[in-house]
Amino acid sequence: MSLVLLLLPLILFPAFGELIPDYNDPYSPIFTDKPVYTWTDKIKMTIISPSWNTDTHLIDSIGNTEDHPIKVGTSNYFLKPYRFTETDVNSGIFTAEVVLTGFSHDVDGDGDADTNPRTFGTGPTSGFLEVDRDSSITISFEFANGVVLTKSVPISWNLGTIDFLNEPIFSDNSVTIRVIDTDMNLNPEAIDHLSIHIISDSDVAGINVNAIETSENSGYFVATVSLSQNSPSSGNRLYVFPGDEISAKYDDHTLPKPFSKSDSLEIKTSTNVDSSIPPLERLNNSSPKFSDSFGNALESFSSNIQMQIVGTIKNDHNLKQNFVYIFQVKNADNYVESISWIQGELLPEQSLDVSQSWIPPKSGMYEVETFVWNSFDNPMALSPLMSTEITVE
Ligand SMILES: [Ca+2]
Ligand SMILES: [Ca+2]
Ligand SMILES: [Ca+2]
Ligand SMILES: [Ca+2]
Repeated sequence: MSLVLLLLPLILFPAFGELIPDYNDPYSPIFTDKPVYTWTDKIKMTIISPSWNTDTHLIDSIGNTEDHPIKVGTSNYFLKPYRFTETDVNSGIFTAEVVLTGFSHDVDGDGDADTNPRTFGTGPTSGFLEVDRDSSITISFEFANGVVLTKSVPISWNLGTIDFLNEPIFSDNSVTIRVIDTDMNLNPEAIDHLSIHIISDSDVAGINVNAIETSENSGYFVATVSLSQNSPSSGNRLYVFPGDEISAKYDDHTLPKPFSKSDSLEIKTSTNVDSSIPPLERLNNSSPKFSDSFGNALESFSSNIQMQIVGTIKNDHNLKQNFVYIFQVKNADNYVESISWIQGELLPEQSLDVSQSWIPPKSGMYEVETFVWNSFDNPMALSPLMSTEITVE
């Protein structure tokens, strides 16, 4: 009797044509399509097992028997037996998919859970499996009696990122904002979305826009916002002015360790809005004129007598423009005798005279230069430099 029991496995064993793995040379024929998964990913699994290609003219299946089951699961939930099917009639390669369904969690802070955790399915596709944030998925296959191969892959949440895709950004154009957070790919078989908040210096309340996943399973979300300096913010339009800083924010409620599951973090990016008018054409700066203290034009200049340097700037555009108007006088040795400036703002189509007094210290040749910048903080010339030579008697 005992002899029969001993012989039976030995007789049956070769019939399957199975290979015993060499444990000194670890053989791991179970593969996953990613090294780490997020909580709502789709897992694509592959098992290379030529010995289970029982019929070279048919698609074989493995894992769906009680004798040699495949189990896909975490420490709390599992699918067993789960069927893998051969990729071709004679490949010996078996594949299956499982969609992770996460756990009950509010991903956007509105108080309602946004996931639908569930565990069911028998393979090779359409299996659903609940997972926790920092768990792992183990795939095990009893490919020969008492010989179980396993593969484990971790699950974790990811820190989202946000960026503007089309810099530089012009005030009469649009801006595309992208959030990458694979944790928000809540359904790997459908387009998901998330909310982005965008503000400008001219509209600090800003607008909320809906960012749409770029494909069913990308975890990349984009929103396009049109910018306008003439119309107030509404819908997907944001009120901005050239020179404004605009900021886009996304609240990530799916944060990796060491954050807790209930933490959220504002992910933010900022950039400046520029004008589409070339910088040197933003203001028109005329050649300086010279006058006495009463405003009468001067034909000649004398040392130690105060004179006025008068510049004219004009804003030809339909945008207000901050400016710093700089006067600089250099002597024949190229030494700066005088420098001064006036800061202000020009309204659309406005023209302005700016003047500065100067007393020539002695006779000689001088060069009077005027130039216009937008600011001292972030200097950029708004018009070409104007230069005039004068002779002081
Ligand atoms: Ca086959
Ligand atoms: Ca929610
Ligand atoms: Ca999706
Ligand atoms: Ca996240």
